Amino acid sequence: MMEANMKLSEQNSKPITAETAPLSSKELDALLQQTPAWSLGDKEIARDFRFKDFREAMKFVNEVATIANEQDHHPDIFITYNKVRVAVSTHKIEGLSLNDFIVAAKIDVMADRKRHEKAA
Ligand code: H2B
Repeated sequence: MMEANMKLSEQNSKPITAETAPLSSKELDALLQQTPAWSLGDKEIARDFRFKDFREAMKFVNEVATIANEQDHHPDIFITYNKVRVAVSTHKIEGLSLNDFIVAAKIDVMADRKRHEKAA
């Protein structure tokens, strides 16, 4: 069951087993509404980020890695100079779980924070 009243970014990823039921399409819709910058792909959600240069892209990637290690849930990360594509899926169920959306929401919060730091 989802913790419907708790912000995704404030939840923590939980261990998944092969028996974990895949998300229903209703659950998927609700979760995608909370992560509108992410697009639903074939059994994954993904978001593209763009930075000033490679250095900034790598700083971001390192923060994604920190989130991934803290959550024990690791996105695929594709780096092309100043562009980073982050794709999240749950290997054990070969599809999407709540963990993917929790990690996506935490990345959103981190990326927003970085943008505001820059603007300040
Ligand atoms: N990351 C992702 N994206 N999917 C997983 O199923 C997954 C993971 N499983 N990171 C984790 C690690 C699992 O292998 C460990 C043992 O918890």
